[in-house]
Amino acid sequence: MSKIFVDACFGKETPYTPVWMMRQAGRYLPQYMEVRAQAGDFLSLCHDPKKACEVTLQPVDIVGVDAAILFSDILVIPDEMGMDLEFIKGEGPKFNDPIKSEADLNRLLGGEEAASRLTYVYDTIKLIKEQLADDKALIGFCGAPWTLATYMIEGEGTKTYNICKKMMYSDPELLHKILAKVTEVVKLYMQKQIEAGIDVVQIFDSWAAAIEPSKYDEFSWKYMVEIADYLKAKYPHIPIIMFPKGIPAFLDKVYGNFEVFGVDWSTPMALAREKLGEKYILQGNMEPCRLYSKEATTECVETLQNIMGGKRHIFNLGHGILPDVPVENAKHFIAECHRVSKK
Ligand code: 1CP
Repeated sequence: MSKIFVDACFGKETPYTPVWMMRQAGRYLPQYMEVRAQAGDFLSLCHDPKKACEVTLQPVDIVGVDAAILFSDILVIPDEMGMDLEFIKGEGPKFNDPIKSEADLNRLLGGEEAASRLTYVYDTIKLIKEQLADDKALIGFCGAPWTLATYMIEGEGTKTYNICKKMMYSDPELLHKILAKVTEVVKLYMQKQIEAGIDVVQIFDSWAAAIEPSKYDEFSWKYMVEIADYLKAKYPHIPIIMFPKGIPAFLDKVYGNFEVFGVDWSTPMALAREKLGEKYILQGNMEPCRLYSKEATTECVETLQNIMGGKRHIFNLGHGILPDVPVENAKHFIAECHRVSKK
């Protein structure tokens, strides 16, 4: 059976414009909180294919999205390269042994050695595929090498990125070595996700905006394109979504062999359409906080529909859904996307 979501990624006619939400499998759902409580900590949930499968499928059943996104985290990569990842309650991810030198980098596992340790992710994908309806797509994902490197170098989330930017300007060779090693692992990781059954790839560059526009290609985009080229050569039928968050100044320079460009909420959709709409399908881009109001949600969905004309578009939020959004409002968003775009 053809999947509306995959057809839309390739620009084919679909009966309506498909929709999913970033962070749709998460803390705004009471059913997620229940499974999360049984699992204990967040990483244990990622390591348990049965439970990870269950929370992946929840938003498909509860809010009616057209695609499921694998439940995992971008940081399982550095964890399996040998860094010691912890999720500290109320604080977020932490690595106690950030990379400070080439010797630190050389201690980490690379390529196949690291990618083959992520069996719990591939097992989760296989379980999901057994249970997901044939007309729904499963999105697999990874972090862009730059976004992963920010955590590996800083040791945690950061507001200033001063440690990795110090490396960018004072020891760019070391930063490139880190990015290249992560890129090799990510290529094989995504290849294994595809072999396990995902229908779509999304690459998240959540911290793209930390890089000045003139350096963005050198330190991030070209590595994302390298991953896309590697996957496209082997799996042309698997669409790739690139989501670099917050880089309107780079829109003119976007290039690469992929199908969908994810537009974040700070970039006007009309601008993205003008710059990229002929080359790529555009995904996005409602401000996630509009979900607090049904009226504000409807207004935005209608505006997006007017701008895109129901063509070459996938509805989504312009970043992740927040934990205190009422489930009813999330359902309203999905229903409105389907209503306004129905042919
Ligand atoms: O206790 C919990 O439930 C922890 C919250 C949480 C969740 C639900 C984290 C911790 N990760 C996730 C799952 C997750 N992460 C998914 C799958 C679920 C879905 O999308 O429905 C995905 C795709 C991610 C990806 C991810 N993790 C990104 C990229 C996307 C984005 O939102 O920008 C990033 C940057 C992370 C790192 C991360 N994971 C979790 C936290 C608290 C953070 C740090 C964010 C920060 O530094 O601000």
